[in-house]
Amino acid sequence: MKGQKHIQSFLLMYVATFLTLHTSEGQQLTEETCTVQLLVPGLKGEPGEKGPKGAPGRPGRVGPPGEIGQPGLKGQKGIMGHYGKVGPSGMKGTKGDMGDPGPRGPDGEPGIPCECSPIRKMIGEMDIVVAQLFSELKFLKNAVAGIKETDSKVYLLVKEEKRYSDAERYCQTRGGHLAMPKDEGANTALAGYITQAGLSRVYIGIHDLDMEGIFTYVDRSPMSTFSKWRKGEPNNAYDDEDCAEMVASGEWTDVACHPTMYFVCEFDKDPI
Ligand SMILES: [Ca+2]
Ligand SMILES: [Ca+2]
Repeated sequence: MKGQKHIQSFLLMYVATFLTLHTSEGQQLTEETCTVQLLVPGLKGEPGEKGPKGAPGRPGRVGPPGEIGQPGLKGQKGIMGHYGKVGPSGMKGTKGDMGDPGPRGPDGEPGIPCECSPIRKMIGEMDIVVAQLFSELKFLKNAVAGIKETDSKVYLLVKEEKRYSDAERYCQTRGGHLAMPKDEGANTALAGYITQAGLSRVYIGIHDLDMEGIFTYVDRSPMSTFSKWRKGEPNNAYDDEDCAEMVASGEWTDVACHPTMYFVCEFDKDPI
């Protein structure tokens, strides 16, 4: 049916075109009429016999989900499952209330009365001893660092600047005196000591504090035959030179007693 309608439409359109052309061109209309046939559909025929059964069609689309059914009957209780893993520790709880005080204990033994004053005194004395030990330790360090000795004496160069009297006291405290060179050998040993230490002068144990112009050793022993005064010394300059120093060359000079300078102590080798 569809193809037949199509053919009819085609023919009608063809005839219409032909008539339009030959209305404007009269001579050609006659010639062309002989070659064109007009086809007109006939009457509708009788319906044919029923055909055989066709092949099964393609499956249709999936329909929409159905409505939720009624709940089923409850099943029987299952057996117990395995234990689960141990869970994390819980938070610490709040502190509980304080308990009631316990009964009073028995009285203790009487204590010893405090004697604080003697203890304080003892501590003070210990502090003094510690200070003395510290000083001795320093002295020993100096001694180990550089001590000189002759056959009969031990000399110690003390690199602490002190006045003459303080220097002599320092030596006496340790069982000696400021150095008293009484012969050429001792004087040379001392001079070498001073030079080796890179010093230019030190106090030695010679003075005229007791009588101006009369020099003695600090142990009050008199100066006999040996002396090593530098030329022009002692000169008691400014009337204020009652002590003595040794310079690096080994010569002596009388100087004032109050300036501070290094000094040399001497100790007998076998005092006992
Ligand atoms: Ca003098
Ligand atoms: Ca002088």
